[in-house]
Amino acid sequence: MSRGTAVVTGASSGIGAATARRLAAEGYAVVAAARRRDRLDALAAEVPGLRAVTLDVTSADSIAELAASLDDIAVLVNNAGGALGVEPVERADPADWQQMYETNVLGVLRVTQALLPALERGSGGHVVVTGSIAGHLVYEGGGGYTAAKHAATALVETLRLELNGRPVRVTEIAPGMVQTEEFSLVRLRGDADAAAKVYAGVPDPLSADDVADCIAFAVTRPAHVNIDLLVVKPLAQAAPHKVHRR
Ligand code: 8X3
Repeated sequence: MSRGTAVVTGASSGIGAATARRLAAEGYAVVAAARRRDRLDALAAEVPGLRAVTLDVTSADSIAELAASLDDIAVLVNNAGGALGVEPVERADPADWQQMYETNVLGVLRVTQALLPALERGSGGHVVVTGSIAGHLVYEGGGGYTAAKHAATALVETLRLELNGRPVRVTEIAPGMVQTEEFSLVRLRGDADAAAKVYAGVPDPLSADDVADCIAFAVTRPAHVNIDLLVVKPLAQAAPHKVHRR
């Protein structure tokens, strides 16, 4: 059974790639979108029926090209984003904050605006945003990322209010510690040792598949059921800064 088309941004690795695989397994025709074409092609070779589309969520032209290639779609997973740096507010580089706002907030805004007509064309659509516990809490060294993710949460909450009465569901999935190939590596500017320390001794951080599972749950509920917010953390993490380590 085809459930319709699902577009996943940031699909070249981590939560995005896991979500693309999982939604394909759930019966969606998946459009996997990201900047890195080689990775998308590898994903397309592995997942039957998956369509790879090169997308830069900071470029209106790139997004317009994606929108023009779509008829009606059932699901949009705004997953592209990430963290950059762990400096305290006192020493943070505004350029890093700007980049995080561009991808985590304005990227969601641009892609959602462009694809809303396609989400409404069929029998109803679903906008999912990969948020974070950083959209609901703050912690030292997380200023730029928590500010961006709080803004993404505000966008999601506002969008749900504004779309009330129209057939589009709006969901935020807010994960805590997820061990992926790239999230901490990018945040720590390529320092592999520092990135490994983030997860050191933590019995079982979440995997990208765990988050994809939450996204699949939210989108496969009946059309009248809207999961507003799903916060998910590993058992070992009670709060961003309260993590049990062996
Ligand atoms: C990632 C979760 O705890 O690093 O979105 O902010 S955290």
